Amino acid sequence: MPGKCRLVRQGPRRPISIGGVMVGEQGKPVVIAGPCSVEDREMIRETADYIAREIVDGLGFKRIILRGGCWKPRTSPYSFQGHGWRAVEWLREAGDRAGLPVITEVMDPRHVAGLAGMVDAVWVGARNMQNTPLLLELASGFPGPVLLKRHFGALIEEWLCAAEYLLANGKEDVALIERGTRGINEYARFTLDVTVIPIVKQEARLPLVVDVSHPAGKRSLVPALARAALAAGADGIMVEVHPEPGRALSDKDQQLGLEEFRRLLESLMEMKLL
Ligand SMILES: [Mn+2]
Repeated sequence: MPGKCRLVRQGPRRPISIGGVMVGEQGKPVVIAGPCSVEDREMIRETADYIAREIVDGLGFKRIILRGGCWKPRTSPYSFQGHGWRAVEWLREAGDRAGLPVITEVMDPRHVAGLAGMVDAVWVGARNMQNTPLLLELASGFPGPVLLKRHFGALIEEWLCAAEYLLANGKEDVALIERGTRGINEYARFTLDVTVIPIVKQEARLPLVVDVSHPAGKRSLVPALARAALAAGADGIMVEVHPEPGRALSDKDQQLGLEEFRRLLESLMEMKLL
C-alpha cells in the first residue's frame, strides 16, 4: 500500500505528554481508564479516588490517565446522551482531587475552545474520524494532545490520513487509538485488529493506544484483549471502568468494576506487560 500521507511517517517517534504522563515511550505503556460516561459527580470522584489510592499508591503504577465521556455519541437518540459541560467540570474536579490527568471525547467543533482549558487531552471518536471540520478546529484551537480513534470501517491508510489532517495543520501532539473493526465475530462487539499494532508501528511515528473495551463488548473478554494489545506492542490501553458497572447508563456489559480493574492491572504488571 503506497503511503499517501507523509507527515505521519516522517521524522522521529514523538511521545506525547498528557498532563505529564508520557504516551509512546518505549517499554512504558500507559493506561487510560474511567467510565464510559461521567454520570454524576460522585461516581467519577469515586473512580478517580480509587485509582489514586489502589493503582497509583497501592500498585505503584503511575502512568495512568482518567477518562470519561461527557457527550455520548449513542446509536439511538433515545439513549443517554451525556451531561455535557457539567460532566466536564466533574471530570476535571475528580482528576484534580486525585492528581490524575484527564481526557474526554470531543464531538463538536463548537466545544473545542471551551475544552482547551478544561482537559489535558481529547480523543476523537470512531464515528468522527473523518470529520474534517472537527480535526481542523482541534489543530488550530486545542493546545493539548489529540488522540484519534480508528473508525470501525476505516482502512489503515484512511486512518493515517485523518491523523495527517492534524499534523498538516500544525498539531504536533497526535496519537492513534485502535478500537476494533466491524467483523464476522458475533460473540464480540467489534473485532480487535491486533495486526494493526505492528503495522502502525512500522508505518507511522505516532503513539498507538488500544481501546480494549469497545471491541470486547463484554467484560469477560477485556483481560485477554488487554494482554494481546500490550504483548503486540501497544503504547497503552484504554479501559472502561465503573464503580457499579451493572447500573451504568451506557456500555454496562463491558465496563470493569473497580476491584476487577485493579486485579487486571496487577496481573498485567506481574506479566511484565505494564
Ligand atoms: Mn463506551
